[in-house]
Amino acid sequence: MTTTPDVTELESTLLAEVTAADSLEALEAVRVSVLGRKGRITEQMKGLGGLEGEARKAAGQSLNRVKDNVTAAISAHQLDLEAAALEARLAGETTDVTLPVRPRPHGRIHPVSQAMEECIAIFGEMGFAVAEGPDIEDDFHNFTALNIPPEHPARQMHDTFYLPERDDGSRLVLRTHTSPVQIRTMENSKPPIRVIAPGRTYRSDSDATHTPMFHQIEALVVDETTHMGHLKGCIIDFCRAFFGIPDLPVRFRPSHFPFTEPSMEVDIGCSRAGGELRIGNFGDGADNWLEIMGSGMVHPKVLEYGGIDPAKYQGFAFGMGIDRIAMLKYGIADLRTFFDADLRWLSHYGFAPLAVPSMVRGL
Ligand code: 2NM
Repeated sequence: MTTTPDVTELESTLLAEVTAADSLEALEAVRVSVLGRKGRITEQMKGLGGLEGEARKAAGQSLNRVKDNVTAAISAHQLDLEAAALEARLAGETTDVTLPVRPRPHGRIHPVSQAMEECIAIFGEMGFAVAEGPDIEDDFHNFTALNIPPEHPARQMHDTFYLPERDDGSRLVLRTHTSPVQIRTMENSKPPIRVIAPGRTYRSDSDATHTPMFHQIEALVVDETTHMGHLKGCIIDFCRAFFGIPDLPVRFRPSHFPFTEPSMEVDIGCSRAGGELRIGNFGDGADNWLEIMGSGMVHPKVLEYGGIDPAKYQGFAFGMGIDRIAMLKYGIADLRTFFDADLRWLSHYGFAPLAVPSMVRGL
């Protein structure tokens, strides 16, 4: 017959072991040695089989109480050890929030992109939509539909980049202006039309004032009663908004383009006093002028090519080089530096991303 275990002594021994465990690993070892399959309480439980009746019941109850108390002590001590471990980890991982931030390089907006966004914002406010088209165009959209027939000198003047001949003998081109986008807009929509076409254009020309790839923005308005007054008002408003000069003198000079009739070149007033070019009205009668764009009433044949009835509708159009107006506005002397991809140049002439109107600043 097995003797009744001295549970009081067992309990105080086990509780002392639990308290002495100074790490989670040590505590786990104690738990296994007490409650595991071969643990001391487990072994005592097995021993109950040798007792009879009331003795077995009483011993079982005391053992269960010891088991509950030790289990509770292990859980409580485990929480203490875990809290201490977390404290130690946090103490070792403190962050000095007073340290200066590490410099992080960030990009700048290229002046061409900046000027393009400003143009789009100004025309957008006037009610223009942005239209886009392919950089690689067919002869019809780049030339024929713009009233530039084969053998027309403008085809040579444009210094066109031609792609290799196709099976049918035709050759695609890199668009020499964004006007083909206007033709595609006329083909695909009905008046009233109010679009601008900003984008890359290509001509085989390279010197101090020409790069083989450059940027244009063109505008097209077509409606039943569109007239020269609309053209002039629109262009004058745009020039004054873009250069930020409310009394900027704007002059229209007769010119010639195959796609408009009549055609005008547009000049803005400037001063060249002291050899420095400054845009604006300097009270000297504005005898200094700077050409910045071409314009005109869309030629009836161009409307017809675009699928619009010239007997019912008329329109105006104008176009300008974005690179050139960006140079003028931001005082950049050499066009070619635009495309050198020199990061030092860009960090000087580029714009901070938040310098453009944005939702971030609440418009
Ligand atoms: C210019 C000057 C004058 C122009 C004409 C057209 C179209 F497709 F509607 F006929 N788009 N752009 C135009 C007119 C462009 O750039 C110097």
